[in-house]
Amino acid sequence: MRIKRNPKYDLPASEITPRDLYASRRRFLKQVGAVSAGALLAACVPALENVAGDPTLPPPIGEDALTDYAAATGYINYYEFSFSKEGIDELAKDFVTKPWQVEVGGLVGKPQVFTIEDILARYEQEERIYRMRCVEGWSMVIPWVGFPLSKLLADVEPLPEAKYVGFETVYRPDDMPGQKNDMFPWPYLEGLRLDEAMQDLTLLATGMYGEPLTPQNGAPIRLVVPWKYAFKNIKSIVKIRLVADKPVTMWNSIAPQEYGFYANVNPDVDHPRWSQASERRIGETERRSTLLFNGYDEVAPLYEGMSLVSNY
Ligand SMILES: Nc1nc2c(c(=O)[nH]1)N[C@H]1C(S)=C(S)[C@@H](COP(=O)(O)O)O[C@H]1N2
Ligand SMILES: [Mo]
Repeated sequence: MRIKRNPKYDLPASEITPRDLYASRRRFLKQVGAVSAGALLAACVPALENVAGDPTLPPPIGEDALTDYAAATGYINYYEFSFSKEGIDELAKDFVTKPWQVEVGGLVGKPQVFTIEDILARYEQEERIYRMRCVEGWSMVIPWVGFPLSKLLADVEPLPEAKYVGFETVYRPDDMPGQKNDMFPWPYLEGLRLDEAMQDLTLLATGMYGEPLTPQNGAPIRLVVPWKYAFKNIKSIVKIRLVADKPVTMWNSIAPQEYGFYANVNPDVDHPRWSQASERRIGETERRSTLLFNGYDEVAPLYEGMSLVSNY
């Protein structure tokens, strides 16, 4: 197995890319399996030379600079641990993510239980640099490592009746203090329409910045759907179920008027308590305009003929 670089999904990297990115990539590659030095160099060097300022390569555009590693692993939403964004790295540092299983079932021909090792061995891990927009009005740019969810779904053979996919986070209240707060209907649940789940942008991520996911970022496996508000990016998944009807999702069940099932990033549909027209990119001072579908226009056909206002 190797991490593949897919130029189609590379946002321009920048000067603020962590300096140890190349070293950390090597470490992760070693962990997930052997890779030849040649493949590694071919996969990783151009962007890093660019970061280092090689004059023969185009300069970084800077528009979508990678978020600083410390911010991406330190400024966190993970309510199972805490409602505060800071200090979750510390609270989660001993959270055990090995052994880990993901049960995939429901309306499928071949239900399967995957260990995380099965997943890493079976699905080629690739790097994709995506924008991430939180419904609260801030955003980041993260180099994920993962693979398209569509590959795993194809392997379990969805039945024709399957129309949606539901996801569930692990439930371990003794290890996740936030799950003792019964104001929330734990476990955290999320869902997608099957065609959204099959869209090539939709990833199951196992790493970021070339390293395995940290516990606070959703180790060992989490969802990434870059055109939706990031609460859809459910962390530490243990169950994936294909179903006929729209699944119950946690934020939607708590506050349906604030957090829709679709949750597509849309500057024209405000949250009832704040505008969604602009966002604060972590690491920048000026706010920037929010883009429809977070700039991922290729997903527009999924919503043709559908109101994005009533289906918020
Ligand atoms: N299980 C679970 N998944 C979750 C959350 C959570 O609280 N619990 N928070 C969501 C929200 S609101 C955001 S913005 C992203 C944050 O991901 P990050 O902390 O890795 O940046 O995770 C999402 N996934
Ligand atoms: Mo969020």
